[in-house]
Amino acid sequence: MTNDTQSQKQTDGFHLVIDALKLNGIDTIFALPGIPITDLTRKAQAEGIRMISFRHEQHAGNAAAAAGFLTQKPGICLTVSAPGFLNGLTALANATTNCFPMILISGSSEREIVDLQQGDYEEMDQLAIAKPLCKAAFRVLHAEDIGVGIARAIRSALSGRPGGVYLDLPAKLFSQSMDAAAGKKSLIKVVDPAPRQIPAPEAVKRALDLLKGAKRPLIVLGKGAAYAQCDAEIRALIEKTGIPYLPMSMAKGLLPDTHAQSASATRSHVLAEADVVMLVGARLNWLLSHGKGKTWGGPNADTRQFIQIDISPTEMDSNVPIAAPLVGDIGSCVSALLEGLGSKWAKPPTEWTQGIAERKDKNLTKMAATLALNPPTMNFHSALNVIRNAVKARPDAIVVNEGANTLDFARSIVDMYEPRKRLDVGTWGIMGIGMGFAVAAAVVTGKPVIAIEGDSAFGFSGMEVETICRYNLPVCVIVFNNNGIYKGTDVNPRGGDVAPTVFVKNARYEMMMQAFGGVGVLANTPDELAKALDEAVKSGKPTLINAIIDETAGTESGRITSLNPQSAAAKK
Ligand code: ADP
Ligand code: TPW
Ligand code: MG
Repeated sequence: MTNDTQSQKQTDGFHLVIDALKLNGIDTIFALPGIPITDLTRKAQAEGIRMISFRHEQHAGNAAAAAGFLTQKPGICLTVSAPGFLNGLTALANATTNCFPMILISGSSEREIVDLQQGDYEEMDQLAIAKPLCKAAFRVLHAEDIGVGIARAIRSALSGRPGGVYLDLPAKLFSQSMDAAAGKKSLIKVVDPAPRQIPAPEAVKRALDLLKGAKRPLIVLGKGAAYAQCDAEIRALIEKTGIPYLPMSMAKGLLPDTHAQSASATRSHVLAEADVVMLVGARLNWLLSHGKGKTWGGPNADTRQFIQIDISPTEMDSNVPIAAPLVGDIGSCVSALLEGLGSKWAKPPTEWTQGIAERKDKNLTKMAATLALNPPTMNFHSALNVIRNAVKARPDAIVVNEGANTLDFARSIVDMYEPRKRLDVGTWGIMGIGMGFAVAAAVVTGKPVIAIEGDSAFGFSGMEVETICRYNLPVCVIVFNNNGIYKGTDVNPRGGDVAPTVFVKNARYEMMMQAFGGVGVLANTPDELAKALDEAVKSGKPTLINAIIDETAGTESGRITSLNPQSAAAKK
């Protein structure tokens, strides 16, 4: 080819979007085709991007969010305009709430018609609607700006506190053409999209001084610590200081849950008794009772001091005063602390650590006895004991978990051994993440996925079992079938319709997986569950196990019963 013909070569919006994503290392897109992005999904696949096509955009969005959390690359969700965009928006908002990096890319209708509200096909001012629900939102109107648009989206999703970004691509953009060489030049490869943020030396010293003076120190690890991928440094900090630690749900496995310093089995004791608490990538939100009240009572309630490591400076003092804010990325902050520990660091008083160890032993012995029981109808404990053993045997498997009782019991019973192996309902306690997270976990890691699902929780994304079968993913879904939300025993006092929390009794969820060629198993006993789970993990075949759970075993809202508003009238 001569230089002349090369310069006449044209490219277009479709190809520039694909080239810009590829240039930035994006190798997978979670999507649902339709006008105006059908050809984008086809062309991206033809160009070697893995295209995972879903049955509902919310699950594609959840998959993108989980992929972002697992890989530190923004997960990409691609949807059509208005309704498709709105379906993806819940996932975008949830990703932002959880600090997971993702980009929701939606096609949109004719700007001129949308802005004059003249009634276009799928008309909606998507950019305006997305803005308050995500970290940043951009629209690209000209092909030559695609490179900048995608670069801005990537930087916004990854830098500082990670989060969701919306990118609006109007239909007309895709067919705009431009000179191929100029197009290539317009693309940007983002350099250092999540720059390290080194903490100030005086902030490091302040934190160390506080920690040094503590009689009852505690470290709380949050999902920010899991996201940060500085596992060795975090482990070194815990082990060198000898301080007991509590992992938040998705930080489980950063150190194995069986670690001697884990205080999970005596959580309420350490929260109430600690005098200095260091938060590492964990917010003092409702999941930590806002750092105050009964949970944080005890003898140090008025004098307790907090150290908080977070990349977001405005997180400090959001609920209680933070005596030693350590603002920076967790890797840099933890490394700086490690350096400052020196060789003469004194471990916490044995009075504190010994007391924790004794309580822990007692509680673990009690738990082991409960797990060993084998009631005639499976309950949460006897079923979860099976999964606990399976995860112990396959610590590389990824656990996805949602539901109420199914979530709360699984979180405390199923030990995790490796970082970033537990994905769950997160900061909102949202139902519906199950199959999207499971698909992403399988696609980006290739590891076996065990999705522990309440029967209600499963219903939110159940149709994606077809997606799991279509891509032949190593996902084993275990539905904890207790005939309803929390329990299956509610009755309508007036007769007629069933109670609002109750489902069809003895539903055959396993047949949903069979319908698409996967393996479906009905399990009434721990042995049946163990056998089916073992086969699923070994074979890697898409499997759904319908685990029949005693419908009386659960409690209202699991462990957060107290958050239910009480009727004032009922009390009279
Ligand atoms: P959990 O629910 O596990 O307690 P949260 O979602 O409440 O965790 O908190 C995660 C925190 O981690 C957020 O405040 C976020 O700003 C912070 N974070 C995320 N990534 C990093 C990072 N690389 N370095 C420092 N802080 C981070
Ligand atoms: C998007 C409210 C919290 S937990 C739950 C619902 C509906 C289901 C609990 O039943 P499940 O678990 O899954 O069968 P179990 O073991 O207790 O029986 N809509 C959204 N998010 C939330 N959190 C709800 C509703 C809810
Ligand atoms: Mg249920």
